[in-house]
Parts: sequence; structure tokens; C-alpha cells
Amino acid sequence: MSGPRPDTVSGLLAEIADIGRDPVRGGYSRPVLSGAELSLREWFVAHADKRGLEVTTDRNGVIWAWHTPDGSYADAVVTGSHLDSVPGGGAYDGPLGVASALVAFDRLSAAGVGGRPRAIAVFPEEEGSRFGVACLGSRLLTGAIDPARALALADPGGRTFAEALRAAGATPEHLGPDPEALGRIGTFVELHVEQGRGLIDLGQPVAVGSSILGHGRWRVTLSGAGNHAGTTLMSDRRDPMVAAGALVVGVRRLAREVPEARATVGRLVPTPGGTNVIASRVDLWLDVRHHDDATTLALVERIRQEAELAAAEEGCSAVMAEESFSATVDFDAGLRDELCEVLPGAPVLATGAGHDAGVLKAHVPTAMLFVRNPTGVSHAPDEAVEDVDAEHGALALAHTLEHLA
Ligand code: HGY
Ligand code: MN
Ligand code: MN
Repeated sequence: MSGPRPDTVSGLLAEIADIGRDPVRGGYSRPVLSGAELSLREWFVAHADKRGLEVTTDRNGVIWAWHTPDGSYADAVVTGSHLDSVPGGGAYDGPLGVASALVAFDRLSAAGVGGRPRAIAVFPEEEGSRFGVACLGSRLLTGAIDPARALALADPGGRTFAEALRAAGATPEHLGPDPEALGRIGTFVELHVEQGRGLIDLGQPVAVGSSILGHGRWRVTLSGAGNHAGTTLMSDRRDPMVAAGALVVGVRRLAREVPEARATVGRLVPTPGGTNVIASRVDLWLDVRHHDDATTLALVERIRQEAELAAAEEGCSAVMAEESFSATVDFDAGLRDELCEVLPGAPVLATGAGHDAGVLKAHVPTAMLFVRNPTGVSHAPDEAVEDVDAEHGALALAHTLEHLA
């Protein structure tokens, strides 16, 4: 039996279904500038070329695929998303928005829609899974991060972003704000899989986004005394792993005390990490989110104090450093309401997940569309989108882009 048609969202996603599969974690691991993510970029560029779009990759590694009816790039209607993933992520977080954009462009071309120039943008390192800062590509584009800081970011193996760019044939020295590229965007609309259960409970395939929860990442380093697991008496230990364990439980307790707050420790790295070795240090990363930014920061401060207490209990020390912070973003109400008119029956949903659209919102009128996820799960292999809903999403995006054009 033949697979899904190549000119459908599910057909396009089927083409990349084997790229970056993670046999250990399940799902997909497609870190930025990895072989898998570079293959996905090639896949996108080939499809853009096939459609006669003008494809460029800018100084920050953002890929732009243009349709310019009269050769102008001004005031463009831009859509797109990302291709990188979290470790063991799902098939849709990012690629759904890119594939839907290609199908929506096909519909607009078939209908002979002209008007404003339009483009698909693919942003690198949206997840921040390799170099630690989320939405790194859109932050560089908009000047939201210092290029020197970005270039010095190192991945878990110690390779810097600059070295990884060079290895991929890019020129790190060119990294930085790109007001010309940013200035071309008149309106940005990102389609994304819903990373929650809102649409399931509302019985709708597509929603219009209203806001993105403020969120940040902090690194906590707990330092103690590395030693031998067999020769060191329990009374003689300063074990940062014990402090880390107490802190992880404390994070949950403190977050539960703040209504609507979310706090997660998803990554914890002992050094040196031997089975028969008492760790000398433990690094753990904190992800804290709340709609009210002051509440987020107050919770982080309480967690910092908890870290110091947990460390002191074990004769260890604790240091916390902010790695990134994104304030809560409310999308343009006018644009949101326009999309609700274009998509009658589409509910309005807030999201707890960050997106490049959240970064661009500070610079251009920005909106989001969400597509139903029957499991409501994301950042895990169980993330899902029904084929029929994926097509609804692409159709909704096409209607939106046509309206805006
Ligand atoms: O972490 C996030 O919220 C997004 O998926 N990058
Ligand atoms: Mn994600
Ligand atoms: Mn995403």
C-alpha cells in the first residue's frame, strides 16, 4: 500500500521519519548542527527549491525560502518554525510547522495568490538542547543575545557553537543582529503542534495562540569532595549528589506552593560520574515558568536559597547562574482576533511552551496557530498529530497567509 501523498503534511513528515531516531531514548534526537539536523535542513531546502522558492541562509543560520511576486521583500508575510529537537523528542515539535508551511505555500501557489511577498523561515537551535540557550537563532537575528556569548556557548562535549558552526562550513564571525532580515518581516505566524490537551478537550483541530508563558533556565553547580566510594566513611563525606537529590525534591515542593507555577530539573550531571566514585560536583539545570514574571523570579530565588541550604547540610557549596530568561509574551490582540475571524470556530489557547514566535513578537506583529495533539504529550516520543488534523492545520495556515497577503 502506498504511503501518505508527498504533497500532504503527513507525506512530507514521512520523508524525514527516519532522520535522527534515537534508539536509546526513543523518539528523535536532532541537536542543532548535528548530522540529523543538517539532513533536515537539506530536506527543507530541496523542497523549497522544487517549489521555485528563493532560498538563502543568513549569517545566523536561519534559512529563508522566498516567494516574491514583484521582486520586493518588504513587509513580507512570514511563517515557519524549527527542525532541531530536544533529546528523545517527538516527530512534530518544529517539523510540523515547517511541513505545514510548504503545503500552505503549495495551496497559495495553486490558487495564484500574489500580494505581499511571503517566506518560510527555519530557525536553528530553537530548543537550546545543544548549546543551552533556547531560540538561539531568533535571539541572534533580533539582537537578543550577544554574539560573543553565543559563540562561546559549549555543548555537553565541550565543543563551542563557533567550532560547531565552522565544522558545518559556516562563518561564526558573521553572527549577530540582522536588522535587514528582520526588517523584511511584516507579519510572522508560526504553526506548531499543541504541547498540551487544550484542543482535545475542546474538540477542535486548530487553535489561535494568545500567549506564551514566561520561562527561564538556571544552572546550579553543587561542589563537594570527590572520593572513593569504598574507603570513605559516611561520616567523612561531602557528597554533592546528596545535596542535588535534596534540591530536586525541594524544587517540586516549592513549585507546588505557587499556583500555576512549573519548575523542572530535567538534566543533572555528576562529575566525574563513576559508579564507585563520590562526585566532586553536580551540575543541574532548572526550568521555571509562570505567567507572571515576578512570580517566576521570586520562585527561582526561593530555589536558590533551598540550594544553599541543601548544600550546607552536606558540607557542600552551591552556585546558581541564569542561562536564559524569556518574559511572558502576549501575542498581538488585533492579529489574534483577525485570525479568529479567518478561522471561525478556532478557540484561543495560551501555551506553556516557548517558541521563536515569542522572540519575534517584540519586533513584528506575531501570531501562532496550534494543531491538536491527541496525546497532549510533547518533548517525548508519544507526541502525536492525526494526519487529518495536520491537513486542517496546513489549510488554516494557508487561509491565514492568504488573508494576510
Ligand atoms: O522549552 C520549550 O518550551 C520549547 O519547546 N522550546
Ligand atoms: Mn520544544
Ligand atoms: Mn517547538
